[in-house]
Amino acid sequence: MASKPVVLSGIQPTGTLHIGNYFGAVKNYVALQDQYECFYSIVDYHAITVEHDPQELRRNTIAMAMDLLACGLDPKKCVLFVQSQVPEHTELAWILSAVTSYGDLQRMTQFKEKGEMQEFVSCGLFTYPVLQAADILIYKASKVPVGEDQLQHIELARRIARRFNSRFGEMFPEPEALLTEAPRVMSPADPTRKMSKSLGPKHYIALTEPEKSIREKIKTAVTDVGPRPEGEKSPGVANLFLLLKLTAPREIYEQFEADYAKGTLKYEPLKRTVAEYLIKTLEPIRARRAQLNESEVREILHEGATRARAVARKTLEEARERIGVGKLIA
Ligand code: AQP
Repeated sequence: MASKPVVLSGIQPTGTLHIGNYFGAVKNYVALQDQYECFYSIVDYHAITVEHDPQELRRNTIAMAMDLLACGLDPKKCVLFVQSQVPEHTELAWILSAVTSYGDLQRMTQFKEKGEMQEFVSCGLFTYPVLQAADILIYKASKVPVGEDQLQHIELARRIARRFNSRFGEMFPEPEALLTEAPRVMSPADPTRKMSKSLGPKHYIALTEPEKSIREKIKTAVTDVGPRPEGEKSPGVANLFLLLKLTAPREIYEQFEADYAKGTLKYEPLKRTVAEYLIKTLEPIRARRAQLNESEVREILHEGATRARAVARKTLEEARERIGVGKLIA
């Protein structure tokens, strides 16, 4: 029997999960577990490419595992692990850096954006997409569930795989990005920018955010940003409609769309309804999160790393052989 296609995705332990991460990527992680062989990695080595606090990173790594399990990842159906526990990723990244174009890395918009926010721009931030390619290719993954902001990195991973294959023989599949129906959730405070933690707390809604704060952020969400072409929603209104579509029953969503089309839409009831259904959607996640036990989560991660490592080791051995740095003694 043919084995199932492999899925890999990584998420940085840089703090709490927000609804952009959830609707843009993690919801897909959960859905894919039933059909594919899934590897989900908490990518702590990516998180050290900008200034960080070691204690906080340690705490955030476990907290991220808890958030993901609360969202519905099931360790019986997927492999959940911490990237640094599978050091083969970093060795493969070095090998892949030899088939990565410097010019390609210079074109990465995330590097430019994140680099501008840093006082000290690390070399790791620049080569980050090579490690990301290794994260994917070490499992020979063909599908990568991500948000839209990651498409350029996935395209680069495809180019890296292609260059390796053409120089050393077919070995890696070219991975394909999988998007959800919400590939880019915007910031409520500035809907022209993607929801993101690094912009500050006004710009994201955490999965575990208190109800009062969710209501406040939705209530104060920016709606009008000057004149728009006829029939086109402003980015803030479009974002509220997206959240409504993701969380509310279809007839409620359609009613608001109809009001918008007639020109009778009022923002106050729209915002109130969005907040209501968002809170309802997050409620079971919050409840599962509260049930989780930290030492069980550590066990799950340990077990996950053991399973991931068995696969990663084989791929790394094969790559070493192909490039001519194999065993010295047969
Ligand atoms: N706003 C978003 N809409 C849809 N998807 C999103 N993702 C991130 N933001 C949005 C997707 O979530 C996954 C995990 O992303 P990450 O680990 O790279 O987290 P992040 O991008 O670091 O999250 P933040 O909040 O945006 O952090 P900062 O501000 O530190 O960069 C990815 O699949 C990503 O596409």
